[in-house]
Amino acid sequence: NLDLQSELRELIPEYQERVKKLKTDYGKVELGNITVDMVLGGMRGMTALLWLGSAVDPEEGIRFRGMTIPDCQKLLPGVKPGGEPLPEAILWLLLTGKIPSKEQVDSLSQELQTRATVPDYVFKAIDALPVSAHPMTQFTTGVMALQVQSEFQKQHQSGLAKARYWEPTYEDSMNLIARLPAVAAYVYRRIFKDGKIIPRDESLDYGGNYAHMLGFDDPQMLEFMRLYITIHSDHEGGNVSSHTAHLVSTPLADPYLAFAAALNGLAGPLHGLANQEVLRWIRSVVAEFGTPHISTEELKEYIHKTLNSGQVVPGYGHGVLRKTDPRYTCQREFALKHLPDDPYFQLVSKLKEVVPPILLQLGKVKNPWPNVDAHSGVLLNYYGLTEENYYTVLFGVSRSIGVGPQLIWDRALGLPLERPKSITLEKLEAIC
Ligand code: CMX
Repeated sequence: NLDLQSELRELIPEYQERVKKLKTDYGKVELGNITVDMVLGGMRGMTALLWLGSAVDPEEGIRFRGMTIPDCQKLLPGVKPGGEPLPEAILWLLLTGKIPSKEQVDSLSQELQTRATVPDYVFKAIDALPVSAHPMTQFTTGVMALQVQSEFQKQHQSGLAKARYWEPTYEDSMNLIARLPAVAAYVYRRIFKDGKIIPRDESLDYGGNYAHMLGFDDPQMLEFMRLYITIHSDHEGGNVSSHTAHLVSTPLADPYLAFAAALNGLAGPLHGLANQEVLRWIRSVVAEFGTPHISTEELKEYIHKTLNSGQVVPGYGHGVLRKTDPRYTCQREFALKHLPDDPYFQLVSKLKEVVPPILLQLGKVKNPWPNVDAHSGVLLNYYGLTEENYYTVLFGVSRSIGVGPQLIWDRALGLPLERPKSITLEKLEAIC
């Protein structure tokens, strides 16, 4: 099939059968015990969600439908053979579990282009906010305005049968993914440039077009954007943004509503906003010493200063990972290939040596290693995207490619309303 929806339609009955079998034959199989630590500790380690697209192993990191990042770089089609994977390819993989051919990816590129037109009132809704509003606030406002065109909401109101819920969810998810770059680029141009929209280039792919609409046309930046979107798309189901999208969609809130909620969680400094915080922190180090060439002793001193003032070192640590994030590693490899002499990249490399031992000394940090956000900023900065307050918007656009497919599967598999049980402090004490 060249058409993604036809491909999916063929897969759905098989997946429905698999889930039905699990429910009827294995419903009482235990996946682990729930402890007091889990309830008080943000549900860490509690396996409680079904998520099809990807899984994070504490030691190894992300696998997208079983594929590591190097596998994706090797096997997913790029613009040219050997190029970075196209975001359309990871979207196809996440939704179907199959590696797409170049023809399938090109056809999906076309499909997204035909869906990409953004109604004018979306830009007007953003214009109603002061230019000083945070880029994530402006972006999410745009997403809420896109919701006006929700097919799911419309069809549900006209009495859509449950078995067909996934169809308008597919429409909404694909339209959302297709329209986000134009909305996100508008936010960037409005806040940091002349406010004029750069029209999309029909000859470009999804990631290339997003870079182009932001105002960047360096082929290397376009390649970085493709890789960036691919590695930020999905990180299993329990992270704040993905989990939020799933949760909010379960009472049948449409994909726009669910995704706007996800973005609001992504905008938290311990989650997606960390990429902004990292570059801000790096700039503050450089400002303190007047140069990016900083000695190890000086760096140590600055890290201690950050920790002593009660702040975290942004870009380090993780809720699941216990090793260096492979999303960090692949960005490092990209930098080694294309910008080895950049002083900010060299500073980031030095931090990887200096930060972990200090965090380990604290005795409480479970993972002292760098995560995805420790690296992305210096690459974007190198290519001229220097406005760090914008970085989380890039993460947001990318996350739609992981969340969209899961929302479609949520409806295809008829997953129910999410409603875990809470407990009072008194009850918890009584049980203990
Ligand atoms: N700097 C300082 N202290 C840190 C730390 C860091 N980078 N990472 C963890 N800690 C501290 C925690 O604040 C916590 O302290 P308290 O017990 O005093 O509250 C303690 O170590 C234990 O935390 P943990 O179990 O190791 O980590 P969590 O699973 O609770 O939190 C995370 C994970 C990412 C929120 C945390 O490591 C952090 O704040 N990192 C910095 C922010 C960051 O980079 N976030 C981005 C994550 C990736 C993403 O979602 O984009």
